[in-house]
This record gives sequence, structure tokens and C-alpha cells, in this order.
Amino acid sequence: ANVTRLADYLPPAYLVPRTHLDVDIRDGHTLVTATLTLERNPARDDRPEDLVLDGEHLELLSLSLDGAALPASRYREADGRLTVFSVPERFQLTSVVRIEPEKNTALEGLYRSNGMYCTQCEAEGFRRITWFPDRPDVLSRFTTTVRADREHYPLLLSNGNPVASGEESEGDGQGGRHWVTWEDPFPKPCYLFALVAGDLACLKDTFTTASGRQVALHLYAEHRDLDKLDHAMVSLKKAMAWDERVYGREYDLDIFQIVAVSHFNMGAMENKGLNIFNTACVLAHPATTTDAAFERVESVVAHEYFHNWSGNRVTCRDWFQLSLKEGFTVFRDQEFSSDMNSRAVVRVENVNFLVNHQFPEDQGPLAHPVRPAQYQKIDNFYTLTVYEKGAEVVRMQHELLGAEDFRRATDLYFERFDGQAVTCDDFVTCMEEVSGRDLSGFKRWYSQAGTPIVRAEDTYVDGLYSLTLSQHTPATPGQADKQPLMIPVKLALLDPRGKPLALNDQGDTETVVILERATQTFSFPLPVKPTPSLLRGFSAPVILRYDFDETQLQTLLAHDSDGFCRWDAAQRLYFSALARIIEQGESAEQQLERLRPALEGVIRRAAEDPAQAALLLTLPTETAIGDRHAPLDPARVHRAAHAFKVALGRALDEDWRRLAESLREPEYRADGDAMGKRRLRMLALSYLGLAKADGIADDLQRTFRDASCMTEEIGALGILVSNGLDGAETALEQFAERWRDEALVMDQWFAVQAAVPGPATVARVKALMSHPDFEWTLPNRVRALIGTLVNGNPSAFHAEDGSGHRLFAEALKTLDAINPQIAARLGNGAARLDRLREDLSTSLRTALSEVREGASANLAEVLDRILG
Ligand code: DPP
Ligand code: ZN
Repeated sequence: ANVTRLADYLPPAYLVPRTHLDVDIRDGHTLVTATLTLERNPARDDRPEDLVLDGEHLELLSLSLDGAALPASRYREADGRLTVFSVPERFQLTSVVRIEPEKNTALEGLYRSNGMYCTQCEAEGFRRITWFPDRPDVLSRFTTTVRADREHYPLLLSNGNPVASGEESEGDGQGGRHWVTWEDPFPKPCYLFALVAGDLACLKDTFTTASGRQVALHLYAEHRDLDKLDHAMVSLKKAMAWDERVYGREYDLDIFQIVAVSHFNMGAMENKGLNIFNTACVLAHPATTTDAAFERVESVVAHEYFHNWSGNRVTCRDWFQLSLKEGFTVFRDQEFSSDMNSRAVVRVENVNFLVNHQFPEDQGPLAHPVRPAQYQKIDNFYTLTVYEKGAEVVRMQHELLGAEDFRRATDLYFERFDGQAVTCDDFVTCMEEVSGRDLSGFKRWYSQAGTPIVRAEDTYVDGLYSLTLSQHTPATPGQADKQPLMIPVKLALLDPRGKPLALNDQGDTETVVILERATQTFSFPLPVKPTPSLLRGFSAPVILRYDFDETQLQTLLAHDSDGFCRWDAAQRLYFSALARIIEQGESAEQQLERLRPALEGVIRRAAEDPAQAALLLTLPTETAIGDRHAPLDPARVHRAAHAFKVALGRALDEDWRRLAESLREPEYRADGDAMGKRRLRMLALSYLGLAKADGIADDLQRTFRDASCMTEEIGALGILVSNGLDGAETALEQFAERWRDEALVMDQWFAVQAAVPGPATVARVKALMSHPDFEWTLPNRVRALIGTLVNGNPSAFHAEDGSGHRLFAEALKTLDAINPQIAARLGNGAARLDRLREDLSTSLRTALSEVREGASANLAEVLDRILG
């Protein structure tokens, strides 16, 4: 296989100070004329004489150097490379290629989606548009002319500012053609190039920057979706103001554009001045969009906007440094969301996601460092580790330096590296210079894979409390030996009534200790033996092992002022109750009775913060429970989790009914308070649904019918369907009838059905694969149906008859021929193979081995790592 290694990095042989593209969109094909101004890179003293460019799926029609056509003997085209022999120090190279966007189902490069043309170039899609040194450390000033039929594509967009436009004399049969030229004054790597041609509606607004410049904000979507752009616009303006206030970063072009596209591999893309978004991450309307999706739109709009500085103005030297822009930008968007919403709730949601998705990645066959050392396909490294763990690594630096020094360090970073392509080390160096700290040990977080385990043990003797922390990171594939990391552990020590004790003479009740060696002991003189509140705010991405007794956990859950520690205490209580059911065969009712007082305490205080109460009262997913038991037996986990939830529904029946009733709002509101109430109300209804409480089917049917917003409508539908309650099938039909023309809503309809636990769902998913609205070429739809089965429904995916595994293999094969990136991403869903009960593991292995033959490079890399 073709492996790229960080250790082999060499600067580019040639630089491309200027690029002019002429993209002529025709029916059935597009002609791309690229004129590159090239010069030898002075940083390469080996003075390479040949120019090597990247290209895929290009039909080369002509090639000329400084205006003279090159004879075939002067260049060679092979294996995705175009080598031009013996080129001068500086010259212009013009290539004309023919591409076929209409046939591009991989959704990389230029492609068609619902009648419009758009691009996706990160990471290596630009090479499907023209011959170019497709690597992030080649920054070029682009001008782009887009030509197309005026009637069908009245809108022609690219990066930067529009500088000229006109009609074409030649007609195309159906009316005139036109063109627009865009100029982007900022040098950028080609992965940030974008182009759109279509007939779209536009929501316009403006933003005045801190220095008084007016920026035009244009949000584009299909005409029918124009009423779904308001939330994105509001979010964008908040993000622009926030980045000025918190990071001193102003927007730098006259226009900022977002285009919504239905066929999209990722969530969204930060192309300079022309973000392209998956419709799922930009469109929002209460009638069609859940509250959770509203929050997602806010954070993704902000994320892509923040990339304008963290990613675009300062970019990555090579793709190993991906986390330089992604980890930092995720940290930025998380903090933005925390400032716009409830900080405690946002933090718990982010941690919950990390712990339940990134931790398993870091502990399985796909584990890799935040800064990987090698890859076959970089597309496979847009991972939770690079993004979410990368964000935690930046967060720890923020903690270590404090907000003020961190800001000084980011100012230095943006100033020093503006217009450059740099590394994670460059980022940390700024932190070191500003703070005067030596962070060389800290940098291991970037190079060492695996989730560290921190064990805490304590003693209380003669008024002295001693806390001994030790760390250990288990081996990961290709990295057997691990070094100690620098781990900041924020802590408080609570008295028996849950009040934090003074830790020093100044009366501080919270402190951060730094664990840098394998084992260290920290001591505090205290009047009583405390309950430790450890890793507050989740101060480091580690697994904390401490032998909490049940009283301590109940104290933390009831009294801790730290939102994460409260939630973590609840999770620990749930996990141990479930373990006693799974491992010791104890009854769910008995376990529930043990927890009951603590849960009633949470419910009593629910009105203080309904969203937080909902988080505290939500059980871990079956996937998360399964990850704590070996070997993994999804059916058994499902039985236990289901029994426990039913017991919880029954035991607190009156509480759930009261919450479901009292949290009902007379009319729809979009604010955080209303969202929190809806969340807790839907959770209460779900426990009643699980318990099949008297009259609940009627209640849910009514909620479904009279819903004030999609959160209630899909919420009620999901509860009816997953519990097989009366009216479920009718509701499904009505829903499909009502929403058949709304793709994002239909995604939810597919997902709700794929989420029903139990083996029978496999047949249902199989049937839905033949539904007229199921499309293999639409990533959102594939993720909704097959992704939900594979990643969110272990007791169906791992059905004992192997049917889920066979369906998975079939789906991978079909998908791989259409869109290898999406196939490989779906393939990640098999990562627990070696943890499964033996018969299940064998069945999954057999199914996957068959797919491996003839798999794309993307999918092959993933399968090889999983199959071992
Ligand atoms: N568009 C993806 C993101 O923003 C990749 N850059 O994370
Ligand atoms: Zn990003």
C-alpha cells in the first residue's frame, strides 16, 4: 500500500504564486484551463529540475509552457502524477483538461448536486479539477472565471470578491451563457478553493467589523429552503462578533458566503469566503429541525467561520498537522457554544461525545495520535481523535496558561504565521514563548495515541489528606511503549455535606495539580475526610479510576458545583447498577431501588436547569455500556439496559407524568430555556413509553399530531416506534406522507426506524434500502439508515443470526463503488470486531473479509486495520 509518512516531509519543489482558473461548465462535461505561475522553491537546495503535479480523473487536452505547446516527450502522465521534465526557474504552465462532474459520485472535486455544481477540495479533491501541486503548503493567489448557461446557472460563485462579469457571444442552444471572474487576494492552499454554479435563493445581511468595515453576508440555498436560513445568519453574526471579542480576529474580505448543498461528504467546508455546507448543518426551521440540530447549525456555522483565521489565514504545513486547525477550531467553537448557551450543559455534551466515541476509537484498532505519523488515505484521518481529542489538547493549554496568556499566545500565533503553512509544534512554541513554560513534555499529547488511565488512591491520616495519582497509557497499534504525559487534574474536596473545603490558607476551594510522572502524591491538611471531586470540568481527556463508594457518588451528584462531576457521578452510578445486572444477574428493579433516592433528588431540582436534569437522568447508550463489558454481548446488554429503563419508567411513573405535563409549553419558543424544557419533557415521555404506562400511546399520538415543532413530532414518533406502541405504524405513514419532500426530515424518518433495538430491525433496514426515497448517492440518507444501524443500534447490527453483518457488508460494497470516503467512514463501525463475543466476531470477520477484496484504497485501509 501507498503510505505517506510525516518523517519524509520535504518542502515543495515549486511554488505557485499565482493561479488563474477558467472553468467552463457545459452539459455533460466541464473544461478547466489552469494557468499557473511557477517558481522553484528556494527552500529546496537540491534544486529539483522536474515539476510534478497531482491529478486524478482528468483528461489532459493540452499543455503549454510559457505559451508554447509542449511535445509529448517533455512530460509524462502516470499514476495520478504529471511530470514535466527540465523546467526553468520560473515559468507559466497552462493546462486544459476535461472533467465530468455529472458522473462524480465520490463528491470530491467538482460535482453536481440537485441541479447545481459545487466543489469539495479538502483534503485532496482539487486534483480532480486540474493538475496542481495538491498539498497545503503551496499557497497561491487565485483568480477564477466560471462560465455556464445563464438560465440554469444564474449564480456563479468562487472565493474572494467578484471583479468582472459578462455575457458570452456564443449561445448554447437554450439561451445565453455568462461568466463571472472572482479574485481572492489572500494566498491559499488549493484545498480551500471553491466554486458554485446554480439557481439559488439568497438571504442577505451585513456585518460591520470592529474596525468599521461593512461585510456583505450572503447565504444561499434552494429557493424552497429560503425560509430555513435565518438561524444560520443569526449564528454567523454572533460568531463574527465573538471572534472579534475573544480572539481579536476580524473578517478580511468584503463578502462572506455560505451555500447549502444536499449531497456532501462532511458537515461543512471552510473554503475562503465561500463556505459550502451540508444542508443538515445550515438549514433550520422549527417545523422541520430538532432543537439538537439547531444547536448543531449554530456550532458548525461558527466552526467554519472561525477557520477563516485558524485554518485559512494560518494553515497546515502538511496533513499530519490537521489537528492544528481542527483541534484548535473545535476548541474555539465549543467555547463559542458555551458562551451562547449553558456552559455546564455544553461541556457535558462535549465530554459525553468524546468519552463515548473518541475514547473507543483511541482504544481500538483505529487508534492514532492527534498528529498521526503516517496514513494511506488522509480522508480516513478526519477523526474524532484529530478533532475532539485535538480540541482537548488545546483546552489543556488554555488551562495551563490561563485565559490571558492563552490569548497573548494566539495573538502571537496569528501574527507570526499569517499567510503561512505551519505545524502543531509552531502552535505550542507560541504558548511556550508567551508563558515562559517548558511544554516539551506536554507535546507528547500530539504524538502518543491511546487513552491514558489515571488511577487515584487516597488516605486520610492525622488531618492530612493524601491523594496519589498514577498514570498509564495502554499500548496502541504500532505504539507499544508509552511515556508519561503532562495531565492537569482540577480538583475540589468536599465535606460530608457536599461543601468544598478550603485547600490552602487563602481559602481556595479548587486547584489544579499537574501529574507529570508515572506516580505523584499531593497532600492537603483537612479537618475531615473528604469526598474528592476529581477531574473537574474534565480537565484532561483521561479515564479516571477511583474507588468511589455509593455515598460519595450520591454526594457528588447531589451537591457538586461542577457540572461535569455531577454528570460523571450519575454515569458511574448507572454503569455500576447495570454491571450488577449484566454480570451478577441482579434484578433491574432491585438496582433501581438503590438509585431511586438520588434520582428523585435530581428530579426535585429539575426546574433549576431542565437541560442539565435531562442529561443527569439519561442512561448511557447501549454502545457505551457494552464497551465496559468483555466480551461484548450486545443482546445481553440490551436486555439489561432495557429492563433497567423500564424499571425506571415504572418506579418514577408519577414524576415522569408530572414532568411531561408541567413542562408542556403553551406555544413554541426557540430559546435555551424552552429547549431545555422540551428535552426533559421528551425524556419523561420516553420513560413512560418504555414502561408502556397506561394511556401513553394515546398521549404520544396526541403529542405527535399536535406537535409545535419537529423536536416534539419526531420525539413522539421515535418513542412510539421504538417501543412498538399502538399507532406507531400509522404515525410512520403519516409522517412520510407529510414530509416526503423534505430530505432532512426524511433522513430522520429513516433513522428512527433503524434505531429500534433488536434483531428484527435488520429486515426493516433491508426493506428500507429498497424504499423509493433511499439513495446510495446521498450521504445523509446513507448515514441516517445504515449509519444508525451500525453505530447506534448494537443489538440489531450484531443480530445473532449474522444478518446485520451481511447487510453491512453488502452496503459497504455498494457504497464503495459510489463514494469511497463514505464507505470507509461507515467501515469504521466494525472497529469493535475483536471485542465481540466469539461467534459474532467470526461472523463479522467473515462478512468483512469478503468486502476487502476489491475495496477502494479508502475502505481497504480501514478494513486492514480492523481485520489486523
Ligand atoms: N470541513 C471540515 C471541517 O471544518 C474539514 N475542514 O472540519
Ligand atoms: Zn474544521
